Amino acid sequence: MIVANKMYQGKSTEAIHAGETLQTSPTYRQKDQAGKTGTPLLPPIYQNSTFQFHNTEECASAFIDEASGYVYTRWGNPTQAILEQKLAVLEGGEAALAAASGMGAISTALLTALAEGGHVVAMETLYSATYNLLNDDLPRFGIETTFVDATDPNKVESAIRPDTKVIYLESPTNPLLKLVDLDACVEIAKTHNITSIIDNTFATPCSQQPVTLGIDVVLHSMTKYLSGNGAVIAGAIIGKKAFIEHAKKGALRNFGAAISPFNAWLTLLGIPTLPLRFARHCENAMRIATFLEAHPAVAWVRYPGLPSHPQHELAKRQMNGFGGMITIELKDGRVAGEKFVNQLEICSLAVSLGDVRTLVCHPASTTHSHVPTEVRQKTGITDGLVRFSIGLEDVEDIIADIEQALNKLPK
Ligand code: LCS
Repeated sequence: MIVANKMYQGKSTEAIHAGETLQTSPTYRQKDQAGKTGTPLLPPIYQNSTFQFHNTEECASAFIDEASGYVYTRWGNPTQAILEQKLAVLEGGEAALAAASGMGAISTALLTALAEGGHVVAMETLYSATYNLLNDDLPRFGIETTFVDATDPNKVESAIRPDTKVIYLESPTNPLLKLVDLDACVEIAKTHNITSIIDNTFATPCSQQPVTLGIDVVLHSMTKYLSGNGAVIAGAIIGKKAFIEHAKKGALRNFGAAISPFNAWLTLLGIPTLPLRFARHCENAMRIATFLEAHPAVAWVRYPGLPSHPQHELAKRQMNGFGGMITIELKDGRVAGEKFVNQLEICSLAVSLGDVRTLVCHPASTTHSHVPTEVRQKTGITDGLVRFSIGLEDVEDIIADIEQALNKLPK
């Protein structure tokens, strides 16, 4: 198995082979009703909610020692387990947990790390549902969050209180692509004995493996790059074995954000091509960001790979590939944003990201249209802001589509 074999450590080899031991195990190779055996090359799907026991002793021992057998799919399932082993290897963590959605993973991780009265220091610009969870829902359980500009590690440290239990980060952030200095935040968290958590959805383990730098808990919306197929909603937590066990037996089981075997299996079909896809996302995004920066209708471009990104040096130091997300501001504000996305032909107007298709959204007229203008401006969601999730189409075709749409904007 790849975890134990230090000879094979390439990302693609890991993405393809890690965790896939079940198929070759002697128990799996038992004969079928016709007396035949056969070893499936792909991870099998266990599409069942419960598991049967041959007698009460076997059932009782599965309850006492869960490692001895599966009981119920909300507690665990062999297809989920293969996915979890693969995720742990990819992120360089001790263990992993697959969840029903990115938000399922985020809430499970926070409910595991926090207790009543706990305090969180969080990055001020986060994925909107994460912000809402910290700002609206957790306060009802006596958990407060102080939001800071975590691009400055001093601001993270200054916000720490005696009751701070978690430092919560995203890097790059959604949608403004701000970065956090992971080494600096690890040092702060360790000095103050606080659990550090990062949402690594935008970077993927191909670009950065925060656990290997000392971050305690890594989260993913696997809906995005990890599955890559735009077919599932799924999430993941990677961290120390004790934290993952605690999450599995507590918040995951009791709040119920378990992944379905089918979605775990679809994600398992996506991960083997992640390194290949991610390299192409990065290559296409770099070409497109450079094109956008030179276009007269564009006020500014944020892409960690561009020298104009305020944290480009940090990006070079801590990222191995700058990702597929680009955010721009159009000169003519809201009207330009709406008109631009309406003119696109290959690129799709859609939320979500990390798909093989190029997805584009204009938050001011869509996802954030209900947010008052002053509030949007304060959080950086300006009127002409357009977010691209660059896909895997031929880059010349994506550029041609963006160019024809930009050229229709008023000069
Ligand atoms: N974390 C990040 C960074 C995200 O971008 C999202 C979803 C989530 C967590 C939540 O994951 P989910 O529960 O949807 O699997 N981001 C979305 C976005 O930017 N547009 O639509 C969803």
